[in-house]
This record gives sequence, C-alpha cells and structure tokens, in this order.
Amino acid sequence: MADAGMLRFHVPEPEVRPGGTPDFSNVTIVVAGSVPRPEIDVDPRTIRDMAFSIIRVLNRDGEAVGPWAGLLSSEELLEGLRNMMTLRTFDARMQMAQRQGKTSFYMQHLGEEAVSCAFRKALAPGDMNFPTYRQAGLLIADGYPMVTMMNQIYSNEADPLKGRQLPIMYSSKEHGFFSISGNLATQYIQAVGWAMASAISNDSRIAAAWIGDGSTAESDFHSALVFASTYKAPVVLNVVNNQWAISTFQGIARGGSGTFAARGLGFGIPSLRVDGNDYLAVHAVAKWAAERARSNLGPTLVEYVTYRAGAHSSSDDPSAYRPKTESDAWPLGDPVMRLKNHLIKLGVWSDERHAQAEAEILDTVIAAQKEAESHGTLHAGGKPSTREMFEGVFAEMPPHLRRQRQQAGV
Ligand SMILES: Cc1ncc(C[n+]2csc(CCOP(=O)(O)OP(=O)(O)O)c2C)c(N)n1
Ligand SMILES: [Mg+2]
Repeated sequence: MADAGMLRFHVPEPEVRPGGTPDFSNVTIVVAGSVPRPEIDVDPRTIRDMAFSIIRVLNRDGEAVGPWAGLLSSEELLEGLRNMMTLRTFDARMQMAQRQGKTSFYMQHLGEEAVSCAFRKALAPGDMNFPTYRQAGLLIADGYPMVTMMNQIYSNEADPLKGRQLPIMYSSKEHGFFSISGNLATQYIQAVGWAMASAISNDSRIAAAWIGDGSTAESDFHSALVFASTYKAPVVLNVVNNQWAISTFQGIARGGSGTFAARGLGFGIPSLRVDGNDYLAVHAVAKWAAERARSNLGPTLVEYVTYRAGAHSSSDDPSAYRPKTESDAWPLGDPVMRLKNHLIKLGVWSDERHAQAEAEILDTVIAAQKEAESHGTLHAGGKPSTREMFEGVFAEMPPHLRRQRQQAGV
C-alpha cells in the first residue's frame, strides 16, 4: 500500500535498443512436431493452450516431423520454394527500382515469404483474401503475372489500376485478392462481412482476413471478431506477428494478452499459433482453418510468428530503433533456407540446383522488369491518361467532375 494515491501507468519497452545485444529469450520455441493436431470440429475450450504454443513441422535437422507433417508432395514443396525465392528476388529488384527513382515507394516481405506463399496453397479457387501490403506472395503463388505487378509499381500506361493506388496496393478479383486499402484493419471487418455474404447466398467460397501485430490495436479487429464469433462466419482470421509495427515493438499492441492468438479466446474462437517461417507448418495450419470454415464450423484465428527482416518500407530506417543484427538472432531462422534444407534432406534438391534456380529466377524477374519498363516508369515513358482519372468511379459522371474534365481539356 506504500503507493496509495500515486497512480502510474505502464509503457512496455522492447528488450533491446540500437547498440544493444539482440535478445529473443522472451520468445519460447517449442520442439518441432510436439503440438497435437486436433480434429477440425474440436471443442474450442479444449485447445485453449494452443494459443500459447507454436505449431512447428521442420526441425533443426531439416526433417518434417509430427502430426502436422505429410500434407505436401515433393513437387508441391519445390513449387513453394520457387515461389518464395521469386517473391524475394522480385522484392530485391523493386526495392532497387525505388532507389533508382523508378517508383515512389516499395514494401518488402523479407523473412516473411512463407506466410503468404504457403497460405495461398491452402485455399480453393474463388476464395477471397483481404490482404495488407505484406502479402504479395498470395499473388505470386497463384501465378498472377509479375509484369502486371510491376506496371502498377511504376504507375505506367499499363498499370491495371491506372495510377490511382499506391504502387504496391494490388487488386485482382480473379486471383482472390481484394483491393488493398492503406487503412489497416479494415480488411478484418470486410473479410468477415464477405464471408457472411457468401454464406447468406449459399455459396461455398470462404474468406481470409489479414492483419499485422500492430494493427490488431485497431477497433476494427475487435469488431470483426465479435461478428465472426457470433455468426460463425466462414473466415480464416490471420494475424502476422512480425515483431514490429514500423518502429513500435509488438508488446505495445499485444498488451497483457500474452500472445496475439490469445485475443481470440475471449470470443470462443479456436486460436492457433504457428511458426511463420516454416512453409509446411503454415500450409498445414491454414488448411486446417480453411477446412473448418468450409465445413460451417466457423472462424479460426491464426497467429504467424515471424520476423520482419527488412525495413518497414522504402521510407524506413530500422537501425534507428532496433539492433542491426537482430534479424540474425531471430530463433525461427529463414523460411527459404529452412525449406531448401528440407528438400536437400529429402534428396530432391541440392546447393547446385538452388544456385541454378536463383539465377533462373533472377533472369525471369529481370525479363518481366524490362517488359514493364517498356511501358514506362514513374518519371519516364508512358503514363495513364489524365482522362482516365475521371473515369471508372461513378456509374454516371457527376456534373462537377464533367466540368473539371472539360477544364483539363481531356
Ligand atoms: C488505420 C491506420 N493507422 C495507421 C496507419 C499507418 N501505418 C502504416 S503501416 C503501420 C504499421 C503496421 O504494423 P503491423 O500491423 O504490425 O504490420 P506490418 O507492417 O508489420 O506488416 C502503420 C501504423 C495506417 N496505414 N492505417
Ligand atoms: Mg508487424
């Protein structure tokens, strides 16, 4: 009682700051293969501890172990590796293009490639993602043309969104990729609403909501969980915990809940945590959650434990707020290297083949980049016409816009 009358509040602090030694001793890593795989119709009350564990398949020796292993063939795993390598190479080239002034802005996925690439493979055609800017792997893994993505990044004459969106905010109905909105957490309520609409119209398509650790602090996240829980919407609720929200560490948005997955427990939603750098674990958990949604068992909340190894965006400098070597100390490793080692262990891959694949992928990405640049970049070549700025928004153009278009002489 010594403090009676003196109120305080608490501001969580990251373990270390720039110049310090990285410390992830607060991240408890369970042994691969040790978390059980319940039936999809499990009573959520009996699996509450899964919100505090981590489902892992790949062990330190590159073997796939435990009840969540065995869902993917070697061919599917090789395709997964290629998709992750493609996303990484695409990112590196586009980050460079931003530095060269060919686009205004870019956001990388470095270290988080497994999350979106493996998740895509657990969905069926027609399912709809409501992604953030950190899930371009959903498009790459679904075969969306890289050159179309680049056209948008360059805001050139072939930009499918005609220069109206931020460079990396893609949109493709055909590839189940709802237009990205920069307003974070809106994706959650939209996904739950879309899933409910799908059920109301007796459809079979499910939705997937996406959010980062930091954005779970937004009220949209919590409202979405109320609707998903009450109406048992056919939706997978994804939280990508990459440890950082620009310069804010995950402890701020997580608060006292222990984990982000634990946020689902108060809503009675089955909530799992998974090793986000383990392609096999991400895919297996996504498949489990998608099957639940498709079987009218309702929502599942999945927290992907990963690390944002790159900067937040091309406008960010992480050395201002975290040790430079922090990503090397991340205990769950690198998703590309882990899948590569597994495939070598299976005898279907080698260091030589990996190096050859890297070179081939780089050639493919550069060829796509050349093609996109032939349509223009931010400051050179073709641009969307000024006329298009006025079109495609209203079914019938209102008089004030018609006047402005006439004034612009287009
Ligand atoms: C509603 C809203 N608030 C603030 C921002 C500005 N903002 C852009 S990215 C970002 C950090 C988000 O972090 P997190 O949710 O962890 O996602 P990550 O970037 O790590 O993938 C913020 C605050 C925004 N875009 N939308
Ligand atoms: Mg984050």
